[in-house]
Amino acid sequence: MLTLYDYLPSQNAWKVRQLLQHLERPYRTEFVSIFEGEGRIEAYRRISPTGTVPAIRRDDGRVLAESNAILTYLADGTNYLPQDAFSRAKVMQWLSFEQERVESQIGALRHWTLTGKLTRRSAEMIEGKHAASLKSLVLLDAEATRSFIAGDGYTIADIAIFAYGSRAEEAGLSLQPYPNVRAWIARVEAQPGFLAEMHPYSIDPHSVKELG
Ligand SMILES: N[C@@H](CCC(=O)N[C@@H](CS)C(=O)NCC(=O)O)C(=O)O
Repeated sequence: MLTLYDYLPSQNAWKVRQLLQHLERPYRTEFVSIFEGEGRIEAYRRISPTGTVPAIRRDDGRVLAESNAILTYLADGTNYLPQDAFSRAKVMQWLSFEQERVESQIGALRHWTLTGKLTRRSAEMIEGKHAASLKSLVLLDAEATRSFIAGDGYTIADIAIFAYGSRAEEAGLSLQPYPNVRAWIARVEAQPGFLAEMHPYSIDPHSVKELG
């Protein structure tokens, strides 16, 4: 059975949990306490070179890290990832957008906000993340006039962007100015098998620590 290396408050890991739920694919979980340094131990680095979650292990022992790589692998041959080369590349386009402009901007600001780290960051750093996050939301709002991010169908691009995009308000970024983003969020939430369960950082007393 597939193993998911997980940390419950991780929205990167939520992406994988969400897809596995859509696919109704059974899996077992191994928790990695990232703020206690479990991601840094050598044995885990052999699974995830950057020490991050999520990662997966197949029955044959092969391992894979990076949320969007995992989504791409698991979605292959399903409706969540188109087969034709162009549509597939469109999904990849939005997965790249997600990593550069959603996860590392909105996601990072949300992490700092929810774990009390804003006070340990310079005003310049916070302002940089804030400005980049707003730019991403403006871009998303212009794109979210379609049914789904990569086209007419719901794909792993929606799952990936939803993970942190839908949580922007937890980073202090109001979604009120972005009606198309809000309507897209509602369309994603209406998908059969939507995984509403997300976990706050507050369940982990160690999340106030800096990542090593
Ligand atoms: N680009 C990676 C980012 C993964 C990531 O940063 N995961 C966080 C949890 S949301 C983590 O494990 N952080 C631990 C660390 O950076 O050491 C992905 O999409 O999987």
